[in-house]
Amino acid sequence: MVFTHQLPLVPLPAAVVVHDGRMPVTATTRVHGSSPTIDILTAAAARRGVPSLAAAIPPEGTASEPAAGDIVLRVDPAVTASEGYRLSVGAHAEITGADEAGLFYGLQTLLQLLREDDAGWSIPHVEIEDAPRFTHRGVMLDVARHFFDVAEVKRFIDATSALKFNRLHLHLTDDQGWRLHIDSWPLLTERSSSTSAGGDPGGFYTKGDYREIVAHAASRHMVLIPEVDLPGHTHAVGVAYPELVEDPVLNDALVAQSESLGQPLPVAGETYLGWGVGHSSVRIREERTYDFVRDVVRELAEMTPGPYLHIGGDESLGTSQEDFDHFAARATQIVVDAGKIPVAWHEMGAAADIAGGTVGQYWGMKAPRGTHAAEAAHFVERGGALIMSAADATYLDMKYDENYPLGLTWAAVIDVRTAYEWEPTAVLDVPDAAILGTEAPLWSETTRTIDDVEHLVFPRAAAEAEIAWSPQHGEGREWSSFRERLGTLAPLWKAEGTRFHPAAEIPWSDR
Ligand code: TNX
Repeated sequence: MVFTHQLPLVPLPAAVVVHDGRMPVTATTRVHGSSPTIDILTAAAARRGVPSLAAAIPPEGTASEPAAGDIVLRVDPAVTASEGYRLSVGAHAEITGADEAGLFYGLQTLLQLLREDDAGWSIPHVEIEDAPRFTHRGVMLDVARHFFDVAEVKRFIDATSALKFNRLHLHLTDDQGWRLHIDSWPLLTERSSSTSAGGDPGGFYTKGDYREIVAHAASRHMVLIPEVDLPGHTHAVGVAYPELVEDPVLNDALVAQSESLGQPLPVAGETYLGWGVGHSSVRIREERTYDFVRDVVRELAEMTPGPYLHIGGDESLGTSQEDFDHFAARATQIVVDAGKIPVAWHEMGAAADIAGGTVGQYWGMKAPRGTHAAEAAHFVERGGALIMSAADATYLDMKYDENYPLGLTWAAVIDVRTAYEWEPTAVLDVPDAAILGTEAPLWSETTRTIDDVEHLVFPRAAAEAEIAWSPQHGEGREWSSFRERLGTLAPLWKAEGTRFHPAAEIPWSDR
């Protein structure tokens, strides 16, 4: 007898019935259907070494009655909620997506169930009905502190979408670099993109590159959320256009941190290679600044099909509250005028006149400190909603343990269990309906390569995937089950070449 929670699945599906027996997948298995998801299935099967599934897809339009061992993919809006799917495996396997996204997620579930033992490849007999708990299931990649090229971002999309994440937030600009070409302000990438934190090589995306990332994300049902971080985190803007920024404001924490890390302090007009935050700002009382913001937002909105545009707002430590609030109101309105929903870090919630409908991203602690909870709640009062990125649970750039070579510790040391055991609706005093979902950010100060990134992201992103997708309660929705199920992802990650930290908390399996 196999129990639901013993199936090798992350995130845990909403409802599962397990039957005796397994369906063998062999060289005679045929795939029926006409979805683009078929190519994703056959390519993944090939990488896993599963007998070729590509060979015998019946031509479209021909009657294709599934034989035993076949896999049928279809879309039927009646099946369940948006992004949901039904997977039924008996004599043959059938995935019915509520939409193409649902079909894609059903396929990810099937790929996790598909396992090799001494008898060959097979899938257990199951009936699964599944749909996500939250509509917003995000990951963030900081390509500003260290730059990652198009191929690396695609690899990140593939690995995270396989866990049913559906939002990719790209942190495109920061003090250390500006990573997206803007036609109307060409010096941004010409002068401010060639390096990364610590003096590592930089880079930037052409508009063609950006569109390629958007399209690849869409093919994996991920909506891209681009972020241009303003008004702080803009030292790189001043390297290109000195007239747009204030002189660096050196706070005590920055000076102490720079000294202890042996990093340089920011110097006006010169490339910044340290990690310090909070020292930069655009000139808030000059109209030219808003010409700049409007141009950047317009060009970004034009090439972004998704509804969101993130305008930053974190850590403007040298800026007066009055100036900050003034900027927040104007910048969010500029995003609205460009036809997008503004997203902002929770600090912008302090502004009385933040544009109605702006989505806040909460990055305080699970137990909120200071004004963070009130700032976050203000987005909701203004008709917006919230994305939960509680830093001491979701921050993928925190160390797994004190001795882990990568990552930071300012928010917490986050082992896999800590990443798993938190509840996004229990942090703030707002209605549950105001929580769009969660997002797990990977800040890249310490990650010099995409392999470094993956070591911090996996396996903890799988914990955040389950928080965002699976029902809050139910059989198996607890750490003791999660750690067993998580262990079964190891062979899949190995087959895909996805690096992960083999955390000692997890019983990793071989196949
Ligand atoms: C805080 S979280 C930041 C980032 C840093 C990160 C490092 C947030 C909105 N701002 O600028 O990279 O901490 O963990």
